[in-house]
Amino acid sequence: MPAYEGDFSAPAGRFAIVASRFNALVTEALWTGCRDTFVRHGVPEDRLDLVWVPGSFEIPLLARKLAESGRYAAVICLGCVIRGETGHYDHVAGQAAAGVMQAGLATGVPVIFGVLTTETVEQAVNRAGLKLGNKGADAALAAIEMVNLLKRLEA
Ligand code: INI
Repeated sequence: MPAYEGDFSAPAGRFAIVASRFNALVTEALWTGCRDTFVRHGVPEDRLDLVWVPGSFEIPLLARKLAESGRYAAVICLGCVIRGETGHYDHVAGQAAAGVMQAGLATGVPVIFGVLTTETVEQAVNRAGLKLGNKGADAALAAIEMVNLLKRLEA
């Protein structure tokens, strides 16, 4: 039985990154991890377009517009929603996740969910370059893998 998977070789094309300014201390670290991972995998910074939005709730609209544009191999969404900081955590986190998934399904372009959803600031920081890696870096890898997987399936 044939098995298909995407590798981590540098894909052609441009990548859009939508990042939320809310909790910027964390999301800037996610962007740094994302950018460095692209560069170390052979996608130079001049093939990355970064778009800042106010909060994670605004990510899906931009993600969809960028994916629809036909200009990008994939769109990467970076945000940070911390339960301790908000009573409407469930709405922001849930709608961000649902909207990001919708953007991918509606356009056929990989739209990657690099939005941290945590209980505490410490959990968020640990996933943005401290004890538990960098979710922005993971998101870049997921984008590369998905682009290469789709290309392989289409071949
Ligand atoms: N946006 C976030 O990205 N993270 C949060 O933790 C957050 N909190 O705490 O409320 C947050 N709120 C803003 C929201 O994303 C929108 O920008 C705002 O509601 C305007 O639509």
